[in-house]
Amino acid sequence: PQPILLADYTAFGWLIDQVELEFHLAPRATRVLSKISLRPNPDAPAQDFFLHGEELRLIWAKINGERITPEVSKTGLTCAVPDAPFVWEAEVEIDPQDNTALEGLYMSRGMYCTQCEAEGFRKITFYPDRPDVMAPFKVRIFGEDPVLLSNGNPVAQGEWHDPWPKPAYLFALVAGDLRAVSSSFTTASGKDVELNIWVRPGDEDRCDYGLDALKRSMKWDEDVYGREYDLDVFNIVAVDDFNMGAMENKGLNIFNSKCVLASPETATDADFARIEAIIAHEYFHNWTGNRITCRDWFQLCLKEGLTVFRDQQFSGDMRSHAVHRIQDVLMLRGRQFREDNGPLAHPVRPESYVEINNFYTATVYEKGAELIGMLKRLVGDDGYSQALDLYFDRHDGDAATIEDWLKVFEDATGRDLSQFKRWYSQPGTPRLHMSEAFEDGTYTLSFAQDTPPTPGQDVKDPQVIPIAVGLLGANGNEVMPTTVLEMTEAKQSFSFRNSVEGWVLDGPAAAERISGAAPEKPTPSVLRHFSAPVILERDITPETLGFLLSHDTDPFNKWEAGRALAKHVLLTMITQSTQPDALYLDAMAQVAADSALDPAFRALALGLPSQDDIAQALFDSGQTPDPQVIYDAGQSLRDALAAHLEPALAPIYDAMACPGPYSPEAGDAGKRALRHGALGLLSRCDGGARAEALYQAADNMTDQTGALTSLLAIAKGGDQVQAFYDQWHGDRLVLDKWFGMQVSLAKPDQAAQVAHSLAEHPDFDWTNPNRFRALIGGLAMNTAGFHHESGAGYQFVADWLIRLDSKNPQTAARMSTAFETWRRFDADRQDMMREQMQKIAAHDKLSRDMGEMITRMLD
Ligand code: HT7
Ligand code: ZN
Repeated sequence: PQPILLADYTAFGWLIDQVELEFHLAPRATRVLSKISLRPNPDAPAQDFFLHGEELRLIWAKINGERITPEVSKTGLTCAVPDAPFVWEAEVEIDPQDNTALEGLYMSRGMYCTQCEAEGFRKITFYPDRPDVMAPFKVRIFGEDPVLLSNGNPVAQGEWHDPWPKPAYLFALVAGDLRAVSSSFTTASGKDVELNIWVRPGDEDRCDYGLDALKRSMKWDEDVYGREYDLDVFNIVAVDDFNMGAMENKGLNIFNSKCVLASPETATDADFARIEAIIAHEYFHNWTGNRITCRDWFQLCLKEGLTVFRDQQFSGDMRSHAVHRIQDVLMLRGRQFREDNGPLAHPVRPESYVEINNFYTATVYEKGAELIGMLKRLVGDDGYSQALDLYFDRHDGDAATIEDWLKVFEDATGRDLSQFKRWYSQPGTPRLHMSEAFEDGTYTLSFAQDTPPTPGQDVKDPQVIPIAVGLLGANGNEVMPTTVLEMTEAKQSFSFRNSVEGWVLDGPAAAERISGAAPEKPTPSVLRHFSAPVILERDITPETLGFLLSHDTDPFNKWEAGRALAKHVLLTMITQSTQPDALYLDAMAQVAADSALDPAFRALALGLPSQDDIAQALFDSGQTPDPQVIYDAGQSLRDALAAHLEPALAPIYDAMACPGPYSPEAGDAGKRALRHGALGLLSRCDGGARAEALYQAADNMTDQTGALTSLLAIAKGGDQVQAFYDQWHGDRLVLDKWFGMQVSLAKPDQAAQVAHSLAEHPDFDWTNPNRFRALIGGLAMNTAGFHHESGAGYQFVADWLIRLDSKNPQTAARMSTAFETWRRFDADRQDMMREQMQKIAAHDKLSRDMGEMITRMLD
């Protein structure tokens, strides 16, 4: 298939004043009538009239009331149209029951629902299905279900008017036997908004947290961004079969049940936190995505990067900024760095695609969010607020571009952002090499930036890198607070001197130098708060890392020092077959026992780098990672940590118990995180006795899965696995956990076998994306199991991807990224993975989605 190019953008030749849709629902034969008022777009080049349409049976079409016979192809239709305003009408028939791709109108366990982003609306009716065509919609739904929902405000049963012009990708319809859990919100200007979460009967007791998160999101967007909600009602629907997390359709958000339904008994702390973030994310899209949308899909980061940044700010405000920043960076490194350093690397704003669904990536979302964070750091908080106000004023109702976005920052702050724009077009993770010098009382930090070649782009120009730096004195006190250095050159040095105000960045404005005794060399804390999405390379001793772990005032860098130390220890164990370093073990004992630190922070500090992280680090240093060796080193280090920390662990485990009823709020969740971290280590000493007791006593899902995880990690827990199934086999969301835990925690040599037998289980409904991800994704996440030398993991995943690809290409293609790191490994593993990818590419129903992914990975 021909790629679509950013450079080829042209505006649609017509503007749409109104869309009227009528749905006559039937599972195998839904009729959709459309009436669209169009007029020539004076700003568009001359073109043939083309409407997208796929898998539609055209019954009839009319222009200005006259029957016509358009030319229909697999992708759409063309016909002659008047050179004046006209009305297009059509009736089509579609088959929601047969729609297993879950794009367009489909059925999920008897319920009708839609997913139109990115290009699903063309499977509902003929339409210019592109985000720059915005129009108000009126919808009438006829069907037997008691609940008939669409976008906008309700007008009558099954009738909805959405006054806000929107692109077709934000259209939604839901029909089913649903129950609402309701509340209301009064906006800052006094407007009452009805809030509903619609669920299947029986799920009503899992909506309270989502509703509360929604109200907090609405308030936060008013307080922090000055954005109010703009309809009379905000509906959320929980759907069991869904390709992603959730969708921000105007006034009718549709959620994967997993991302909205929660009760203490069925959802973990992590689930609650994720639900809060996703509810916020989809709600925030109302302004950043819906009121201001994207001109074309190349601009996806315009709405996604910004909305992720906003949901990260929100979660930080609701919980802990430090803990959230660490978690966001863990995610960025785990998913985006992996992508940016492999065959699927692409710019935050891609320049070509074959299938746009393949570009809803960590790069567009997470790196996109990092770019907003860097912009904010560069222009300051006030500059950021002014730029955002200008963005909303200037572009409300627009389908905008990254150029528009950067221009509001330039106009609001007077800065030239032309160099910053490279972040949007240059893929790859910059390496930031740092060295230090200390001479005549002047301390100098020198940096060199270098971004490795990425597919199709060998040479990179220097980018603007905000480097947040603080300096610590020998006694551990901070002698220079965080200062943002702006690196713009390939190589650049920054000098600091000791002044009457302490250490300051040298320059004309710097305070006067202190005369007298020469100062001591300070210790730098660099890239505080992870101020740029780069890999920092520097020579640093374990002792200095230990010093930073003890003294750094920046919580991110404090954690980062511990993480770097752990990485150093693991790499040394792997490459030099050494025993775990005592310095690291002592440092961890101190952190674990430091009750002045937030328990959630301590839990994160005790965690080890992922096996994937270590594999990438080995590969970067020119070595071939062996997944089994990495796994074994992790196990030894955990054993050593458990033995070294044992005296402290039981008191921590006891002290972190949360008395009283379960609460998902951050304080208790942090205590449980530390408690379960301690339990994981303790189980290595007590053979799982405490974990068994916790499992027995657990009255919430966090404790239940925490205990079971600790047992599975030491290859125990058979009885608990059975008990878990007996208790939860009727609950789809909880049963996903049961599948996922067993396979992701299986020993490397057993993982594929465990996955095989679970795939035979009667509850393995592979057509449900959540269940498929739990099992097949669970194996892919079990790094050493997936990469086991037998190749059984590769084969299992490939076989299932082939099977899924013919039913649900979007989810299958996303999961093919299990193979994206294939070039890191030894020749045997590379051969086996290549063979499996070639097998996928050769299957007889290969989708465009999967075809593009495999081509990019193999190229
Ligand atoms: N904007 C949405 C992205 C999306 C999606 C969601 C569900 C199913 C298929 C989808 N394709 C694209 C979700 C978001 O970023 O908020
Ligand atoms: Zn989004």
